[in-house]
Amino acid sequence: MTVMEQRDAYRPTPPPAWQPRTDPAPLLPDARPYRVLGTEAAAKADSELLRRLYAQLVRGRRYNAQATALTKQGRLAVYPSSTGQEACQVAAALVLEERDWLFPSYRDTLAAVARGVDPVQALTLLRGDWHTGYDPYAHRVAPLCTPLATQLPHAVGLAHAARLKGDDVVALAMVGDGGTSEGDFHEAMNFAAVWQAPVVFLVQNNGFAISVPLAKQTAAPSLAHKAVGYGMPGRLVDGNDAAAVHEVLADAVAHARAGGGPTLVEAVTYRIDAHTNADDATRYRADGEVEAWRDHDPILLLERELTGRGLLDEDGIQAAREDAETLAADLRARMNQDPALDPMDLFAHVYAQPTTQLLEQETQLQAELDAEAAGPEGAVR
Ligand SMILES: Cc1ncc(C[n+]2csc(CCOP(=O)(O)OP(=O)(O)O)c2C)c(N)n1
Ligand SMILES: [Mg+2]
Repeated sequence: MTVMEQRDAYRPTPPPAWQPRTDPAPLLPDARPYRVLGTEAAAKADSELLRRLYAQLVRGRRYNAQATALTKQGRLAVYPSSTGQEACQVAAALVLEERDWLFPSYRDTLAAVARGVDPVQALTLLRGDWHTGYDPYAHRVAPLCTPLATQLPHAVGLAHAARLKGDDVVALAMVGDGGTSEGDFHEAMNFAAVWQAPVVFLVQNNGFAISVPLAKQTAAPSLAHKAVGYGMPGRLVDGNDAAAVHEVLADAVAHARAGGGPTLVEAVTYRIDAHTNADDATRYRADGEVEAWRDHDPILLLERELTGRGLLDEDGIQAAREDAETLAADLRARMNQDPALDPMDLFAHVYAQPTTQLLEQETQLQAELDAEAAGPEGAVR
């Protein structure tokens, strides 16, 4: 018997999205990105939450700088920095309950760290030692995903499965503006909306997919508008306004948890650094553009709000910086130790049932390693 044939297997049946929608208006995003900081809405924001967000933003900025420095010292192979995007990273991590799942892309190390993943283990993929240096189940953070948008169907599958089992779990999946042009994005959005899966899609629109600007990526009025075609709400938010991103994501998570189905959130932000340390961004964008975004920096915006309302003073700023320095010092010290690696680990955790080719390669590598260990006499010819 298939799951579909089981009595009461689906809650609720049939999925609500099967009813035709006649009015797309409630699904449409605002014309301009939603903002909280510096507006009247800020007075209603929870000041404790704002302080937590601030401390995490400062830590996040320092983490990005330290990880980038480690690439220059040869301790990290590659680092896609999220400098300038910390508000999205931190809000995504803080908005979830422990039982929820986060599905990050390669740029979202910081979100994983803010959710509790060990800062060194979060970098293992980018050092090249292991595909995932942390246990995804420990903090409910899926592996950082390098193939664009492939984390999205995974998130939908997990969320849909949780719903079938009756588990109260929401999945939040992160993707870039470029990732929205992928087939996997379409498939995930469509499946999630049809089945009303408890998923939140967070698109960090940082202006570029490596050197491709948004104008060459899409002809849509905004990326949030794409939601309407699938039958889910689209929300447009200022991605550098940590309070706004948190609020919009919290609404979307609550909506999903209550059985309302998925939401697509587009956070408009900017990638201050190059695509990775291996990229030279000066070849495709002007310095003036980067400088203009520095005036709309996520830390600056929140710091201005908090100090203006007397919720943060010089001592508080200093304490946040010292905490960030401690994080960076620990990261430096541990990343400067050579990792103990076993080449045979290459074959571990690839398939539950290894393929014949993989078994052959495993035997071959083991023979080569044995021969090397045996010295010149034992060399394989
Ligand atoms: C399926 C796939 N195609 C191409 C690539 C190569 N690639 C890596 S990052 C990237 C740009 C992605 O841009 P975006 O989705 O905007 O994310 P960002 O890097 O800006 O965070 C591309 C094309 C890839 N990793 N996976
Ligand atoms: Mg991008």
